[in-house]
Amino acid sequence: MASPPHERHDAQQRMLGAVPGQPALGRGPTPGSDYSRHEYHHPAAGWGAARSVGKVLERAGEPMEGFRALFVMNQEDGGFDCPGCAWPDDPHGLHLDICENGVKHATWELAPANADREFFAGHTVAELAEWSDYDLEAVGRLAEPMSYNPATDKYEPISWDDAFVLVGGTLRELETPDQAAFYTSGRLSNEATFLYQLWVREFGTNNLPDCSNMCHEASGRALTAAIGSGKGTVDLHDWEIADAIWLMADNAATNAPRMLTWLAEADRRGAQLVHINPLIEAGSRRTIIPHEFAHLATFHATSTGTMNVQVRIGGDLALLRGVAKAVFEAAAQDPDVLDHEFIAQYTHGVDEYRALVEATPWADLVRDAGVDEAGVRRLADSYLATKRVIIAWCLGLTQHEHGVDTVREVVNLLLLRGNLGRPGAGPCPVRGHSNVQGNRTCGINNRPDQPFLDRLAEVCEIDPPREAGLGTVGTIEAMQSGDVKVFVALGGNFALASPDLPYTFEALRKCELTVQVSTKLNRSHIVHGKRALILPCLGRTDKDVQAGGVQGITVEDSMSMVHISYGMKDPGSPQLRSECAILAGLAQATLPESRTPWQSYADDYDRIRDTMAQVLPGFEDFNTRARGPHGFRIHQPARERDFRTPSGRVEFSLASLPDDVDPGEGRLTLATVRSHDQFNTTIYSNDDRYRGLKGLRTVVFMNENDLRDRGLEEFDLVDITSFSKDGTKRTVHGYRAVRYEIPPGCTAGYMPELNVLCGIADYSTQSDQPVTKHLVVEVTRSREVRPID
Ligand SMILES: Nc1nc2c(c(=O)[nH]1)N[C@H]1C(S)=C(S)[C@@H](COP(=O)(O)OP(=O)(O)OC[C@H]3O[C@@H](n4cnc5c(=O)[nH]c(N)nc54)[C@H](O)[C@@H]3O)O[C@H]1N2
Ligand SMILES: Nc1nc2c(c(=O)[nH]1)N[C@H]1C(S)=C(S)[C@@H](COP(=O)(O)OP(=O)(O)OC[C@H]3O[C@@H](n4cnc5c(=O)[nH]c(N)nc54)[C@H](O)[C@@H]3O)O[C@H]1N2
Ligand SMILES: [Mo]
Repeated sequence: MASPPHERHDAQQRMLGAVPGQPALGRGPTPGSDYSRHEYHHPAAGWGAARSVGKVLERAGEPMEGFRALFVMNQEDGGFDCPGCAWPDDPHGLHLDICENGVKHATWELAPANADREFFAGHTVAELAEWSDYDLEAVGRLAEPMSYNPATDKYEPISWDDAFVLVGGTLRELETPDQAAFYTSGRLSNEATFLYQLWVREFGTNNLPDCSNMCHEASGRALTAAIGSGKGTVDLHDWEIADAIWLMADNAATNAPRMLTWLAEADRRGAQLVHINPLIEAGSRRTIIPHEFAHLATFHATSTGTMNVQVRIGGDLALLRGVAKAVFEAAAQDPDVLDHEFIAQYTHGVDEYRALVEATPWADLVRDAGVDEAGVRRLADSYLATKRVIIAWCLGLTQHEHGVDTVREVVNLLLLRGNLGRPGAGPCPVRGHSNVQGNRTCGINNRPDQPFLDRLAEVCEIDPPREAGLGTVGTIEAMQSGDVKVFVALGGNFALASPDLPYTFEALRKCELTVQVSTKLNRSHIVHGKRALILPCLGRTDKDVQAGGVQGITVEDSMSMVHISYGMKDPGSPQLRSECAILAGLAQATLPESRTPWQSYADDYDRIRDTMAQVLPGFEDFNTRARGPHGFRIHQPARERDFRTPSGRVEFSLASLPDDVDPGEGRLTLATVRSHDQFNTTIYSNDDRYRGLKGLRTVVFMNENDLRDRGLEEFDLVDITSFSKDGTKRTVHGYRAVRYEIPPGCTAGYMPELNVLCGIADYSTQSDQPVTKHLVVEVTRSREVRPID
């Protein structure tokens, strides 16, 4: 429900934390005064999870659909792939492989199509701008194509054909195709992805920014440089037989809850589970295995952690190098500690790496890591005591200036003991969106490689542009400077997921045309160009029927498994179109001379897959293999120790230690994270159950000493000022300080609210990723708190 009008006054500004002296508003439901925090002592995924699922289903108003959805989600024989995270399905097919948050994401999509013409006729965009992001999405699914009318400040219905003509005509009028940018969020199917990039490249640009530019770009670049391919090398079978699993920088209980099953089972067989994180997250202690509902009744919890290492924010590279130093020291006593055969046969640069590690003093490593020498050595002892080690990681490693260097240090450490390309061992990036890895595989990349473009040119008979296009940050800058005039987004919520919100908002508003292909109303529809379209599409759960019959789409999970997914719900409005159908319409209107069989592709996705099979390595016989039980695994050469780097070997890297330990006098380092009740910019509630926080999102988690130094008590109102690389400052007013077990000097708070603090210049020079886990801030008591009317 939308909040009453009197509470919405200035809400837009207060959501940006831009009103001094007033509590900021989060992007969830309008907060009340009943916020609280307590220590969470229960296992992850227990009764709290069950209750939370119940509430979501109740609110969705379609409980039966919700329950039915559970039973077909992630099953091998039909059903749809969970639209939540990218954790792989259980290959044994034994479990009803679902989790609390997967249920939330699927149910969210099952909402009725209430964002229809009546709804839009009743509200100006200026009015909707005052609604919280929660309220915008709570309207329901989008029902029909809408076009913005500046005269009325309202979205009005437009036919699909007119919408296509508007986009096609506007694109063709541009001086160059590079004046348009085409964003992707990681929920797109492989088939839609492939059509999207084909349209964009046939049109003539590589301006394909995507959510990966803000997510795992650093992992892709690091792994490509080190092992010759941008993906991890392990699969779930490896998880089943590893002696040690290190989980770095990932809040698994919230963001990949099905992983808990695998952690718990690893614990049962005695594997070492190491959690490296400035926060001790819920999944690092105990869990009730998400699918074992019987355990709910008996409160049977399983351990999911043997060691927690509370690293400083940004201290991972130093920590890993400290472990490497201890390994080399041990090797001086016992040469067998190193896997000499592997190192000699498959790697390049070990002598230089050893020299660098030996030359780095313990004092520097300890200071940078924020973990004492004994702690680093304990971790090293564990590493030396285990034969098969997987190191998995997520955003706490990538969203830093040194993200690429840190991921390469993960590989360095694995190499020393041959933990790569053999069973039970290897690097394992934990991806975010359910198909973000597939999107990259199928061509969404603003820096495409030349062999891919060569095959695309040959098979699809187009002449794709060869020079790199704009990523996310580059696109925002180009919209600001007027170099990009048309912005198209296939999914996602670019306006809110991006850094420097006011600057990004301004950039979007300068565009001649913004086009959003979406399932639900969000901020990116409210912050729009001079002309704007909302094109509503089918989601993963919706039944997709085209001229050629019922269609399935494919997705690729974190471990390179590709499988087919079928929606099961009748679309909530007859006006919804599939992403493939929308893309075919847009492409035909943009490229009237095109010889690409757009309509034929949209009629039957088997035809898209047949073309993809010719363009994409590893996709041979795609149609047959995708339909097999559990689909197929894309060949990953590095898994077989076939390293496609220029030297043909895995490359050790020789990064210097980051020089970001000291943020400056009185300053702190801030990491932005997700709460348990959100999926990126979609907020389900103001609670963060596992962190014990209820009713509030506008918070900053601080160490007790840092609170005391500032004379702050829990829940005091504070202003947070960030210091950008380019010397500019940004402030959010009216947040609340929350005491938390986090290393001194480190703080955390929620995205997307705190995206205001990430300046446009605050991106990594290694990956172009916004450094949203490493903002330099000052926290001060809010001045002059006025009561709200
Ligand atoms: N329910 C739910 N599931 C999701 C999402 C969601 O929003 N909700 N989002 C999806 C997406 S797109 C993604 S990319 C993933 C994100 O999954 P995560 O990477 O788990 O997401 P974040 O909440 O950003 O949390 C990052 C973790 O890194 C830790 N961290 C922060 N800084 C550092 C550091 O310097 N070093 C170390 N070692 N750790 C650090 C934080 O304490 C936190 O535990 O989840 C996916 N799954
Ligand atoms: N400060 C900070 N900023 C961050 C991050 C962070 O950790 N800190 N994380 C970054 C990361 S990892 C990511 S991945 C990005 C996320 O950025 P995005 O992927 O752009 O954002 P989402 O919130 O996932 O997008 C939600 C919207 O997607 C649309 N949608 C949902 N399902 C579908 C579908 O099936 N098809 C279509 N066409 N649309 C659909 C709905 O309209 C919904 O409102 O945010 C990044 N921003
Ligand atoms: Mo992500």
